[in-house]
Amino acid sequence: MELPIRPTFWRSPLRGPWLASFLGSALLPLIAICAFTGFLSHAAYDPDLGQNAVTPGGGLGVDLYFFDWPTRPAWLYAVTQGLHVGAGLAAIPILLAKLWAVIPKLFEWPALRSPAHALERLSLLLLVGGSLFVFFSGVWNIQIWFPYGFPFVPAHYFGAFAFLGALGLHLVLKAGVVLRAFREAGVVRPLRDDLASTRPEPPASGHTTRPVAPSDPTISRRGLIATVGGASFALAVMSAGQSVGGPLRKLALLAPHGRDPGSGPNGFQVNKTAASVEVTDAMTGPDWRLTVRGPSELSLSREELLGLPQQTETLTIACVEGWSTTQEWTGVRLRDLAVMAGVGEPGELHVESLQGTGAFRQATLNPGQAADPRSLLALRVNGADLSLDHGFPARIIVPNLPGVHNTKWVERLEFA
Ligand SMILES: Nc1nc2c(c(=O)[nH]1)N[C@H]1C(S)=C(S)[C@@H](COP(=O)(O)O)O[C@H]1N2
Ligand SMILES: [Mo]
Repeated sequence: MELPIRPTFWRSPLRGPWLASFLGSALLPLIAICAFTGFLSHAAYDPDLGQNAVTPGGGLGVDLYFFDWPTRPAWLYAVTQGLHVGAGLAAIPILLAKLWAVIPKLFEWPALRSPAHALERLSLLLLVGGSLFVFFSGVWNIQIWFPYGFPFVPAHYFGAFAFLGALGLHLVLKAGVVLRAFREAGVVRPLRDDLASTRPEPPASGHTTRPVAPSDPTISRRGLIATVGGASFALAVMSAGQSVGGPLRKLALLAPHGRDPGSGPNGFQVNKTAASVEVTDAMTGPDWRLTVRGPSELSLSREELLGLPQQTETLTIACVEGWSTTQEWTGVRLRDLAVMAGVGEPGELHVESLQGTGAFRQATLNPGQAADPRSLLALRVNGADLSLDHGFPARIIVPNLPGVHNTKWVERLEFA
């Protein structure tokens, strides 16, 4: 039996520096979008505030942002996070094709030829492992499936640093190969060949991806690229459906967890149901009271809250998982509650849910978020009382806030 460490084992005539360069170049813009929007999302969590930190100490100790996450434009996080998840999903078929194109490299033998060769191989291990880890941990997360025993956010965050570092080194090492492949074969010229005229790439010294004993082609290069591109495009459309909504939402097969949110005023996406975090009707019944703390402390029933001036705003919930939904919310301005608690200009606002178990039971808003006149403690949505799943008796709704910080089943507000 032939072993994969023998160069004659790998026979596809499609493999070679051009194919690797073309797929790698297609992948780069998608990775750039994921990286940029990923670090923006980290900033949007405002990890410096209260218990918001998703990684111990905020990040790597050095957080890559220097600003408070704004409340304008209200749709910004829906767009950046929709792009993050969409570009990440679209990258997966291209990533797999790229790995297929260079797989003979993984089986190079002898495995370590020189210190430089050893270093290159170590960086490839980080690159391949890192890329597979960040992309697939992202997919598992949007499926709310956690097969591994560590928390997703720090793992995805630190994994991204390892992956991007290895990628930077890879780009430096491979820039020459890419330029030469495109100069010699043309950037898109190999896509003109049909199956009959598909030939192996010309031999290039030092390249282990081009087969030494190529077999006959069974698909043309453009056939391969069209298949991979088609899969990538289909994933992008499916993921766009969960942000754009309307009939497109039906296409979002990978996303809103296949759950039907029902119809009526409360008929929109639910992330965590009340039942899943053990919030019951009894906990949110007539005995429920909201505590508001500032220089003075208040305790308010839902009736009393409904008796205060009500404000209606059309605002978006944008989940880190990429889906978003825009609804019409009615409730009391956080700013008005601050004044009632004796706070002039709101500083940070710490919010706690009555939810006893699970994550996301508290969040801290920055001063701009607490002071924005559109920021609400919502009591109603689309003209009806909030349903229990959407946070009855009261929930936070703040423009451009990551969905996860829009705390449901609020029982305590503390103005700093
Ligand atoms: N108390 C509490 N609030 C919460 C959550 C939660 O699990 N518990 N989930 C958050 C997340 S991740 C999102 S995206 C939004 C979703 O709001 P919705 O279920 O009303 O659509 O609620 C947020 N508020
Ligand atoms: Mo979320």
